[in-house]
Amino acid sequence: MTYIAKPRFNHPQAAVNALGYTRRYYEGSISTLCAGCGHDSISGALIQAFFELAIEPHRVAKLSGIGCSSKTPTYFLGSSHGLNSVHGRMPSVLTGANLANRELLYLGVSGDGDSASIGFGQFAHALRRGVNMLYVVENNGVYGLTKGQFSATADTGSKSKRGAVNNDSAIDMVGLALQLGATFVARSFSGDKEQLVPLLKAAIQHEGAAFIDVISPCVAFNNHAGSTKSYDYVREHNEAVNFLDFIAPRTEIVAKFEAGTTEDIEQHDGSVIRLRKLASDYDPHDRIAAMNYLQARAAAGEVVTGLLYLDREPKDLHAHLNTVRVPLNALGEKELCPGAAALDALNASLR
Ligand SMILES: Cc1ncc(C[n+]2csc(CCOP(=O)(O)OP(=O)(O)O)c2C)c(N)n1
Ligand code: SF4
Ligand SMILES: [Mg+2]
Repeated sequence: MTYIAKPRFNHPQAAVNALGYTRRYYEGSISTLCAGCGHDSISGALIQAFFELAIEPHRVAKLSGIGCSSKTPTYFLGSSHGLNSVHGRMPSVLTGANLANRELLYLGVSGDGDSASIGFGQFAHALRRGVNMLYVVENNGVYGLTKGQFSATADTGSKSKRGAVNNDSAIDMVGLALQLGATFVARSFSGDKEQLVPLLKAAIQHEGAAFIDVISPCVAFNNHAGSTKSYDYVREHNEAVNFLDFIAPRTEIVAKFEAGTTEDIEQHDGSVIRLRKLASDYDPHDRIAAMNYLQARAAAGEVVTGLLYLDREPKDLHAHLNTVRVPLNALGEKELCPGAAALDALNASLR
């Protein structure tokens, strides 16, 4: 369906941003994801964030790995630079692009399988090096694209669609991001755009390694008997689902919270995510306190969301390496090849 062009018609009174662009200008191709997939909501939130920030799409480079989540850059910012790389390798491709040209805004989109399994090392090194980027993990606890195997973020004791129990320990992406030195760390939920859009906007504008773990339900493989959103239940109540099979036209999970409260949200498989909004006295500038808080709340079965940590004076990889400001493709032959004397001097300095 990505080959189907979206209608170009714009309502004459559609809102425009500071650049005079409508929201449509920030959209991409028509999504091929399952109806109701949380990943589509995240795409919508990213569109909203870039629209509201009035960023020229050609200033953005979107990179991803492999997975349903990694497909999503096709569905937003259709005029931006983009590369759908290899499974788990988005971080190193993004790092290389960033080193070659620091003038673009880098957006890495990945999945829990892409980043917490095959790309685990890549994820870790991009964050510890302080690559200036927004790294979004669309976290559904399964390998959606390969039909719903447990991913490494699946909680101990959680059940697969077929009722198998996951006995492995879960990898907590935000806990790792904090430990690895990311300078902006947040967690959100795809059904809560009111929370997610401002977090995305802040992270896009952050000049360092920004990481957001977005809990994003998989409607196709996060179901089980007894859920009011399971296949069986919907088949009994909705003919259209029989026709569409597993791409059931479900609505997004929408959640609203008061600051400092918790709320249980039933996922499509009937399991419950307990979300906790940050209390108003939470200090997002204390990395160690944030790590302790997250661990304690996780042990109590809660998923903490919001801005978890912010370094107000971040340094990025270019600052660490003292690189040139000019994009490499704008350097002349003289700078790129300074001659034998410069090479001799460099070699001598390393002896
Ligand atoms: C090297 C390699 N190994 C395995 C695969 C098969 N594969 C494709 S996507 C995927 C997992 C995707 O899971 P996730 O990143 O969580 O994305 P989701 O589909 O859940 O959004 C796997 C194992 C692959 N494409 N390449
Ligand atoms: S399989 Fe799951 S993750 Fe993939 S598009 Fe469908 S609902 Fe989304
Ligand atoms: Mg996944």
